[in-house]
Amino acid sequence: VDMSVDIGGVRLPSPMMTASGCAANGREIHRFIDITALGAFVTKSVKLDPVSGRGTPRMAETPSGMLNSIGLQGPGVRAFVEKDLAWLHSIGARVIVSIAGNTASEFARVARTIVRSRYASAVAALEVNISCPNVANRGLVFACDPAGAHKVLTLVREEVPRGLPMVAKLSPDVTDIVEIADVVLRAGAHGLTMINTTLGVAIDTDRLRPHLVAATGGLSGPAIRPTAVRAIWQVAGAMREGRIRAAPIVGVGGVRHGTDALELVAAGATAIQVGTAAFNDPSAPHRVGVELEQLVADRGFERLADVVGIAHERF
Ligand code: RRO
Repeated sequence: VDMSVDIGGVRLPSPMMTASGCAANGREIHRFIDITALGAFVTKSVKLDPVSGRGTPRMAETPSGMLNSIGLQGPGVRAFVEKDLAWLHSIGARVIVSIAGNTASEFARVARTIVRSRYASAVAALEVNISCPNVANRGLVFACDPAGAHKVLTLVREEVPRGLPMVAKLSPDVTDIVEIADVVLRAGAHGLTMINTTLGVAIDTDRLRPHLVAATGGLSGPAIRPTAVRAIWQVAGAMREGRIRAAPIVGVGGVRHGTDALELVAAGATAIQVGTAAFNDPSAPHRVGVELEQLVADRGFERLADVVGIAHERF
């Protein structure tokens, strides 16, 4: 089966990626799996300056999935480039760098630092994370604000050279995800990643207090898969009907098995990220790819691309 995918003109040999934040910057998971064999390794979102993140505990397991309020913890873009991107470049990984910022111009400065770095040849795309749920007062969730989302993508686009795709990561916690998709595509995004985590709270019934110091956190794992499939379905549907410009969708949300990935592909995803599942099973991003290829072959297809969005077809 031809499993290769095209994201904004960049050809990847496999549709499988890590999900941002779930495999840090690659060193730990690379002890278990060869991350150079993935379609791409997606980094933890990086900001301009170092961030210590939210207070701990900032991760909680619930019967419905994992809740996190990491708060964009990270070393800042300069240290990221010199330590993490340098290492990813040295092993020959295809990297999608996830970028974040407090303001649109901060996003742009992070993008500029990466694309002008001496390791830029390792970067296959930028994933513009406008949907982190763990920002103080929720005022900076650009993905929930069409004007803010447009400005971030417009300023980042001015920094990215021709041939380097820019993919916007969207939140499920919006009234109309098709509207946000439309806005970021108009601003020049080459693709969309759907979805980020959905905001939740879990209460410790012994202490009768929230599990997380921040109280709210982003829910991930199998519980949000129908939400991801819904978001992909709505946006892919709008693309198929010509209501918004067509662009590749990177599907993410509760994928543990090949059948889960196939569900997202049939709804309209071109590529697949595996996040929470990799905490228990570091081989999950690889394994799901092998399972997906078998399922596609079993159904008589020769190319994964022929299955993308197939569930929308009339029967
Ligand atoms: O760091 C985080 O708290 C975080 C981010 Br940036 C994000 O995009 N999604 C998430 O669930 N957590």
